Amino acid sequence: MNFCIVTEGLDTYMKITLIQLYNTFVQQGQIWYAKKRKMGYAPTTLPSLAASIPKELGVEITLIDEGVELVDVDAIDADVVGLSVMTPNAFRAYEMADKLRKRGIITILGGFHPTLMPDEAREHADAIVRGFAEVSFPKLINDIIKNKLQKEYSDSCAETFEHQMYAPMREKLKLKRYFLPTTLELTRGCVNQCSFCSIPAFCEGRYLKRDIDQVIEELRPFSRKRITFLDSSPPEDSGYIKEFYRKLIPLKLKWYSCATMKQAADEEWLDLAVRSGCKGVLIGFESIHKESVQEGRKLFNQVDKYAQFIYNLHKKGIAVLGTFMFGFDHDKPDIFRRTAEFVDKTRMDLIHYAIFTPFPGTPDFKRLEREGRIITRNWALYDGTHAVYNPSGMSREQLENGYFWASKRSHTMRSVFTRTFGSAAGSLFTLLGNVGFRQLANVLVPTTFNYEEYED
Ligand code: B12
Ligand code: SF4
Repeated sequence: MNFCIVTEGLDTYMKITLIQLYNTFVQQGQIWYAKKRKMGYAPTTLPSLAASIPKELGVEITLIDEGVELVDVDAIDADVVGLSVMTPNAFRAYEMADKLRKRGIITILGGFHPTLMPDEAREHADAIVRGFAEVSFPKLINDIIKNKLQKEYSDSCAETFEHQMYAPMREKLKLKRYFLPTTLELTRGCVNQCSFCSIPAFCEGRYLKRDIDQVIEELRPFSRKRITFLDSSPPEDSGYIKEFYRKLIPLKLKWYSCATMKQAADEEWLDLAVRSGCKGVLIGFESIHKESVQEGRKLFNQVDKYAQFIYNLHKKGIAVLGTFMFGFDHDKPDIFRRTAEFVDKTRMDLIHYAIFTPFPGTPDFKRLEREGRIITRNWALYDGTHAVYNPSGMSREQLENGYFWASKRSHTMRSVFTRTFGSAAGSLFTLLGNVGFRQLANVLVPTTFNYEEYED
């Protein structure tokens, strides 16, 4: 492949477009974009990649987040395109990559899916990048300039985070399209090994923590603003996270992040979280059924302590976004109603359900494949709204319909008001969040689904 670099004086001039694909709204038509849709929070994937490109190369960078804008592949004017690919977007990414390459545009695929399924991704790319890319992406760009592009790049997970000293280039996103435009990472990876999760495989079981003072400096300009931490499990090292919270207090931020049931018994964690500005946590409860949680190897999730933990967080003004999956082998058809009732009873502020999905590279994918239960490798269906395997406690149809019902049921106005006004942490912010999640449920649940029929 010939790459044409325009040389202006000493500067090498190259145009790079980085794209984050997002299937959900595209599948449902384009009405959302026409309404100038907004997303909850800004992604850090593209801004982090952009920041890793050495400034001295004088590269012109464009970022496109499909969550808030349409991607017109034919209109892309770039020398190099990088596509960030999660499993549900893989086929669309391959299609786009094939088109772009036909036009002579160097096309790079990176992210979770190319990392975990490199053989198929390689077929559609000039190069793939596996794992984190703060070290390998600048190397790749330099290789393009030298006309020595390799077929595959990969960072060691640890190496990357040590080098990630620059703040994400957030200003390259359409920041007005996000309710929470300031997002960042404190840690990467996870110490746990939940059998359904892609992160341990992607990060090779590592858990990396950024230098606290460096993060505080990055946050200082955002003093008194709302911040979202995108880490999967930031409080895994309790000494580290408490030191971070202590240093965060003077910045007077309002922040949102993930927490786990491990924090349920840690009063010092709760106290410091509140004092440093915590306003909401996302907790992966996964199931209200003890056996299902154990099946997912999330052994620290003690189901009998969920309600008390939620109550304790609410009392301190911290809202809870609970996430649950349906379709574990131990789940029976009553799981949907029981979960929706639990959510209302505990006044969970925000709620997101998904159908259990065995993502490639996870222990669950391997197990279900061994058992001959994976029914499709159509990755577009691996989006948490389709049953892509044969569940054991119900039929696939029951699983999908039960998920649709629960998504609708927990976003009826009755449920939204019960939860928002009944929660000690309820606020206009969580009410608006519910409006967003209700709209999302309306997009995800097919219009052919008859809620009333299942309500009986
Ligand atoms: C924020 C987030 C989102 C956001 C924004 C997505 C985004 N990245 O822009 C939203 C809410 C939109 C989202 C949606 C979904 N998400 Co999500 N999300 C995350 C989360 C929590 C953080 C991602 C992040 O920003 N990380 C920080 C950045 C810097 O890291 P990164 O994205 O990995 O990018 C680095 C490398 O991967 C690499 N890289 C990535 N892309 C590219 C591209 C190129 C060209 C190159 C060179 C390198 C490269 O370089 C980057 C810098 O090092 C991750 C979990 C996690 N902690 O990683 C899940 C995660 C990525 N999501 C996941 C899933 C499953 C989903 C959903 C399907 C969930 C659902 N059921 O609805 C949807 C998919 C949307 C769709 N239908 O298309 C899975 C992906 C699994 C997989 N095999 O693909 C993850 C890993 C969660 C998990 N535990 O399983 N998600
Ligand atoms: S589900 Fe959460 S706790 Fe479990 S491995 Fe994934 S990131 Fe870690």
